[in-house]
Amino acid sequence: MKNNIIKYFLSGVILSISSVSFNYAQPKAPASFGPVPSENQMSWQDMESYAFVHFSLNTYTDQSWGYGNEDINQFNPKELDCRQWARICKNAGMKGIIITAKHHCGFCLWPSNYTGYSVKNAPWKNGKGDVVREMADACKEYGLKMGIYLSPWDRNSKDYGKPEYITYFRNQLTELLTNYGPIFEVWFDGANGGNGYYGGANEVRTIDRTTYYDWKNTYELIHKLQPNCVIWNDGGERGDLRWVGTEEGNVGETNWSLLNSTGEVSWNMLHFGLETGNLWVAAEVNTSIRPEWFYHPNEDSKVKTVPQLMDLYYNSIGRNGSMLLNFPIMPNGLIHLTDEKNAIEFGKAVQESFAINLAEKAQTKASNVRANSKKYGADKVIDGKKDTYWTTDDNVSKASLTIDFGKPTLFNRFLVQEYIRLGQRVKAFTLEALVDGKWKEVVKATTIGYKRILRFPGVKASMVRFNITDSKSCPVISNIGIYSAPVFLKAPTIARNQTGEVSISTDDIGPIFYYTLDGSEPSLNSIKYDESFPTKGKIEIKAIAYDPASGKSSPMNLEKFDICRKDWKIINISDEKAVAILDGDPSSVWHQRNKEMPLDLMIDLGNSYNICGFKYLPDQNKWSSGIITNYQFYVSNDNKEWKLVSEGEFSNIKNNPLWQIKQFASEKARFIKFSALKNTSGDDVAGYAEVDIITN
Ligand code: FUL
Repeated sequence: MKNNIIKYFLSGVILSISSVSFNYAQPKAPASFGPVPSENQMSWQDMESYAFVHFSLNTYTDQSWGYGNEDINQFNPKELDCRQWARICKNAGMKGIIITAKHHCGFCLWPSNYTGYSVKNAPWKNGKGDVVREMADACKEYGLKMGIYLSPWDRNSKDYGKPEYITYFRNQLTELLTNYGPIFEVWFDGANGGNGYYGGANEVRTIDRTTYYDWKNTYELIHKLQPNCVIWNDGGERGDLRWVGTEEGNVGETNWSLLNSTGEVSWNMLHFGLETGNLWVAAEVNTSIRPEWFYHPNEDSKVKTVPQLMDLYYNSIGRNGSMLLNFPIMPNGLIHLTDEKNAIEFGKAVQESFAINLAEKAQTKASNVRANSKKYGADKVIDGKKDTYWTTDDNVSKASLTIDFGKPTLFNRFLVQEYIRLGQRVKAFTLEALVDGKWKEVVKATTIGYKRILRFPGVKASMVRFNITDSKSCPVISNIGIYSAPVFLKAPTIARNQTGEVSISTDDIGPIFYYTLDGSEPSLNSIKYDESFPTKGKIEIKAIAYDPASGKSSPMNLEKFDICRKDWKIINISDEKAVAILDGDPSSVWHQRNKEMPLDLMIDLGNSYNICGFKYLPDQNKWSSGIITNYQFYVSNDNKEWKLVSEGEFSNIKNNPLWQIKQFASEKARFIKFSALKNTSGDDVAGYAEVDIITN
């Protein structure tokens, strides 16, 4: 007994001594600050880059949004190969694929038990096919995760707008979340243009986005069926991830992974997050490798090039967001070769850019280390481990970390990561470099979050200093990388004004341009561009930029221009500024707002042409009104009798304000009338950046 007492006493002493020394060597980690990500959000954030594939009946009808009555007999992708999609995404460094299982037209890529409007009634594989299954198998084979896009808006369903539709929607969701293995993300598009086929009703059905779908119960269903899945939702109930307010491929430079759990979400909140938000809702940057989401043959020369994709990378992953890059699938069921080539080269460019971390072997030193503990030392930012970090004492909101290369070192990228499991904290920081014995500011920025990457012209320095100048609570930094990344020249911009004068330009500094007019590939032996030059009639221009300093060339840009607009006259508008509509400059815009809709724009082309289509570029400033959504297009030979040749909607124009191209059976005419029936803001304004025609 006595022995036992002594034993307990001694072990107590030993325990308390060791716990004293333990405390001394390993002070308490900082407490978390504000909202923190869930485990699901953490695994999603680690993926960084993943793909979208857009494939549906739109692929066969050349539309952006199907109306819901498209003939399913068109769906017959003879060479469909989801393994090709998976291989490309894998080689481009992506970690998953989200498939448009059902887009707004309501057509299902899987044989749903709840509708006939699906692959089971299409000629493809005699109705025995299932694209979602083939994609699930391909993802598994290539080690990719799979996600599901299921459009809440369904222009085919007779029940859309009624309570019954919610049951239908949940039944479909249940099929998708039960039968195809693990799903990493579900994507609920907020789009709803109102009108649709709706089982033959052909009417407008509007719903209250905040209440109609009863998201709360749908989320419960998702959590039950797929506990590890994150939810992207652009309406009503807050999901795990947020849209960033644009489909152009960027999120704000300041980007908080926070929103409030309730209340309206403004565009600013989507784009920049909300510093004071009470819920972790991280940013997902979605964009397409082509201007549009679905495949359109006229975009074959508009595939994003490596420099454009690198911009996307820096403006999404480099700004505390994830990158969701879309591949439109062609009618044959494959990704186009150009998209494949550019995506894979892009993957290589990313690898090459971040292959060697110049900070890895450097000496690190911090102005403050939490309780002077080794566990939280400056070297933790270069140890390559995700779960270690440099942090300071609790009351510190300004701190510096110096990285000593030991010799002058050239670099042009700075990467930094917060340990976000403890919250997003840093509000502002700078980077300085010791150049020729003097500290010089290289770059200044705001938030960090999961990952921030800054680009700047090359600097040669022996030391750099990372200064946190403001932080919500003591900073917690898990990783720093310094790189010397290759620089990629952008393809030049080619513009033609109303008189037919062509100019070639770029925002890169230094390059010269070479171009061709005969369809051949431009090279250094082609025509050298010195100044703008006159052109007549239809032309096709291919141009490259070339940087003599590095000896590097840009990817090629191809622009096709139809007839010259020299003789065109706007006949129903007296305002001289209306010429902005024809000047070939997408940034100059003219608005008419003096009457009620419909608002007409009438043009005398000066001569008769065989007109088989028209093009409309809306105001590129998303804040301005006058973005036309519904139109009619007429032609005439005498400016008296008009023939309606095209009418309809510009489907996704609000989120993606691209050139809208409409084609129709050819008509010989000298006058055109473009009538605006409705705009995105529901008022009486029609705005035009450019209007053009297509002739044959
Ligand atoms: C948008 C949709 O309307 C587009 O068609 C596309 O699916 C894109 C990803 O989201 O809002």
